[in-house]
Amino acid sequence: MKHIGAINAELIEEAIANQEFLLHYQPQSCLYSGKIVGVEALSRWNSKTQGAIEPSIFINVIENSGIELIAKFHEWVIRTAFKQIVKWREMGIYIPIDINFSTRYLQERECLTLIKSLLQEYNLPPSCFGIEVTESYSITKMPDIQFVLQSLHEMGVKIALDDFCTSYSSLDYLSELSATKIKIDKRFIHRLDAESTQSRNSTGIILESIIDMAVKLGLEVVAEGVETMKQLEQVTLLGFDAYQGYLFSPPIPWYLATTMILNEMNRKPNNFLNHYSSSESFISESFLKLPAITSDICSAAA
Ligand code: G
Ligand code: MN
Repeated sequence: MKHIGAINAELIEEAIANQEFLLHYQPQSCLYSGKIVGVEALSRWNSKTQGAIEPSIFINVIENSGIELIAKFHEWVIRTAFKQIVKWREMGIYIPIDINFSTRYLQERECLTLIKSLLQEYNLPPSCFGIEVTESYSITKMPDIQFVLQSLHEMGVKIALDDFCTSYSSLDYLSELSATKIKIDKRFIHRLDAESTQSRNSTGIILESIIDMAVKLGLEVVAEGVETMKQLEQVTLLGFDAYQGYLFSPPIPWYLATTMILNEMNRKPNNFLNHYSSSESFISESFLKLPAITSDICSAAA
């Protein structure tokens, strides 16, 4: 992915209006059933003038541009994910989409109003999606985001703590943040490559105790960034509930995610063109320009 001209708030606003952003979906696979149990929505920007722009770059600009743009971008992400959920429901697919939220946005009560009104507009139940909040930022902003998180939780929205194990990693914060799911950070998962079958190394021991506590607390534990068979073997042995990562699938455009899900349901992916809106190009440019997956590191969405 390249980065030529200056990326600023104005350019991003224009890009939202010009439909240059799109969501890709990364499936999560259940380690008991082998089935896809959820997808994480990740935003991508295919700029008309600059090509594909790395998410970490535009997310950073959005985060530092003030609440107006943060809110506008979140609205675009939620709306796009909700439209996808509607499309999938029409096809008999009931897989929740997890959306990354910025802690800054969760400090705004308007965030709740928007979610409620969009659920109503698309006639969707709150359980159709989940939100992911980054562990480190959410803990420093805890008092400010607690109200929104608790209200979302009471509505039935699932809350996940993302990038777990990179900072405080205290399970005590989970209840304060109304989280019911933890996603163990990829950097931690990658260390499992060095794990030996005879004895656990420190990463294995830490994960073992986190999972033990998580199970007792009734939390779901997801492994992020699983890239090798060795990591998959270890997360299975450690008792993770689900995993996501390049080994299973990179983040992919909606129609590829749909094909994967339908295939798993033993249904032919032959009839979903009706669900396709004419404003979208089928083989989207972003697909043609999908980055080599290895260059797509740490580029979290908002
Ligand atoms: O912080 P968060 O978990 O939301 O980050 C998601 C980012 O991680 C996305 O940009 C996604 O493309 C990337 N990603 C997804 N799977 C893998 C993987 O297996 N390995 C690595 N290195 N990155 C991944
Ligand atoms: Mn995430």
